Amino acid sequence: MTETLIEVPDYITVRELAVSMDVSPIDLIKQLMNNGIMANINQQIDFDTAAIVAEEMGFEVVPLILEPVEAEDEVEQPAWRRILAEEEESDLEPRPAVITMLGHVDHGKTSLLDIIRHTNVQADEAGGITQHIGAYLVQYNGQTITFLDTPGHEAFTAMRARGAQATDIAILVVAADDGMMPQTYEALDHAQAAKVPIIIALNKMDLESANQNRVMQQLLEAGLTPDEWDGDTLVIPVSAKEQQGIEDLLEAVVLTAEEIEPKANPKAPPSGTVLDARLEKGRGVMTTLLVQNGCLKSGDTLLVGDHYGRLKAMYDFTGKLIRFAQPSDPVSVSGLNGIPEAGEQFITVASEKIARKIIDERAGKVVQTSTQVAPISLEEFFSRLQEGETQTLSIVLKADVQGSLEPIVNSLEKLNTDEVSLEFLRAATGDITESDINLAAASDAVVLGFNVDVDPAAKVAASSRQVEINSYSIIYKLIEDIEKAMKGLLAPEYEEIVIGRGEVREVFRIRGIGAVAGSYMRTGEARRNASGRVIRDNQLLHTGEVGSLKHHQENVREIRTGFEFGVSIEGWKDFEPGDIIEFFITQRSEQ
Ligand SMILES: Nc1nc2c(ncn2[C@@H]2O[C@H](COP(=O)(O)OP(=O)(O)OP(=O)(O)O)[C@@H](O)[C@H]2O)c(=O)[nH]1
Ligand SMILES: [Mg+2]
Repeated sequence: MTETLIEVPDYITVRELAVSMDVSPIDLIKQLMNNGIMANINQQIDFDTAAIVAEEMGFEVVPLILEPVEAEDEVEQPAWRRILAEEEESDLEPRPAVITMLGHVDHGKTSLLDIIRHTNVQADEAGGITQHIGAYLVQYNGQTITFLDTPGHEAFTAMRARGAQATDIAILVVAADDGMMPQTYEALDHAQAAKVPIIIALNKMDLESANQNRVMQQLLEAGLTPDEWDGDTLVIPVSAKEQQGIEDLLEAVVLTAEEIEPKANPKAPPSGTVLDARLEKGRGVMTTLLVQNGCLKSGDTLLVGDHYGRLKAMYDFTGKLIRFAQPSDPVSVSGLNGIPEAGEQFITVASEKIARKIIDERAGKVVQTSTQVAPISLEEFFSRLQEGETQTLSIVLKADVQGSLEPIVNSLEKLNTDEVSLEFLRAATGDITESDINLAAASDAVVLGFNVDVDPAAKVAASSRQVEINSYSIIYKLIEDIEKAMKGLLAPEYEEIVIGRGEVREVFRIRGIGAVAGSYMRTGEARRNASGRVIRDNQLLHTGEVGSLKHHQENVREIRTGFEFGVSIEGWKDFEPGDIIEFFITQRSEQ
């Protein structure tokens, strides 16, 4: 029986169907004629029609389901792993393992790392909160290990995700007194998504309130069985304060690294990940990179997203000027012509001219992806609210003096309702800085400024990260705008623009899609993201979004005048030949 089973797509030409049944096209055309269908060899028939004639000719027909092509793996695998996977085994040489410290705020990531590298960074940090990914090389028992620090504050989700994506092994730092906290779980999710081994550093064991058993129970519930309970998750009790257990932790790192044997091809074209980038006075854009394949030399031309530049200076993690960096080396470089996004992949190209050419060629694509992830604006807030996407408007507020900050915060807090609440990620005095923009970008917040300036680095960051800065000099105007955003009064006005008209010629019923109008584009164009009005004898019958738009079997984004196409309109199944479909898009009206 299996020889007679054929798979048929939504639409198929007579020729293709004949080939798949291994019968002569003439016989097939005759069979179609018996059913009252006049079709030539190149004409398309829909699934139902194909199924009827094929079954009459002794075949069993099933719909052809196009499997998505392993999309999941493609997305999850970071670019550097794909690059390494393509290297010849014989070109690969061992490289230091990259270890990332992850965990909830204040659980001791930076303190542990300080002990590990015998310095004291933690004391220098503003407010003790790690803002950027710190990156260090550490020697232990003759082995070199690369450590990346990440911040634990909830606003820095993106940095934790990038840290986990760039690493070979994650150390999840859990304070033994607090136990698993929201960002511990979140960091765990990132590490698991990146499919890297996880070592638990159970910190602050010196505290009387430390409760190892409780944390191990929480780990178990999160799906990590501690080694002490016969599982394979190494749980290492440590105290950064008393410098206890650090050797054990490093032993665990070395053991795990030996298992995964990190490798790279030092002779390959250099590539890796951007850990951090910022504008520095007098030095321009400084970018922290993790070299993951090949060796980076000063003078190389870097290409990162839509930024590029010849490396002017390269520094190692201690700040020493170097000319050469190997796989797993973290370095800071100057020379890029803009601030790249942390987490972006860098490559090197032969010249700046080639870099520009590559950027130009893919410009269209880049614009599209960046508009999809555009952070929130006050105007958009309400529409997202209506879509059920958000109930909290996150705010970064900067004001000139404490005397204006307090009344603004107080008045804004009064606006909280059961449906919508305001959350202050930061409410402080001083100009709007790059750090305010980064905070807003990471957590989809709006930036409000009252009588303050926006410093130049913040302007660059705001435009590259598409963060909206709203500046005010009158308090009630600021309050009023937020109130309007919460009630939707700032929602922009939209107008409809007709983009084309098509005429329905034939109607098909297709499983899974419903009614498809085989149509002819008379004027203008149809687009996949447009809406359509079904018009019969000058009467409007229905308005709905375009469901599917096909040219032959292919899904397409647009159809131009003079072409035949198939279209479905959401919520409508009663097309008739002669119906007119008027396609329109909705766009913001000019004020
Ligand atoms: N008692 C005790 N306190 C510790 C220990 N380790 C860190 N701390 C304290 O915990 C606080 C936070 O430590 P950090 O190392 O800055 O924590 P972190 O995880 O890097 O914090 P973020 O970078 O802000 O997420 C500091 O006050 C440390 O002194 C420890 O083992 N025992
Ligand atoms: Mg820290």
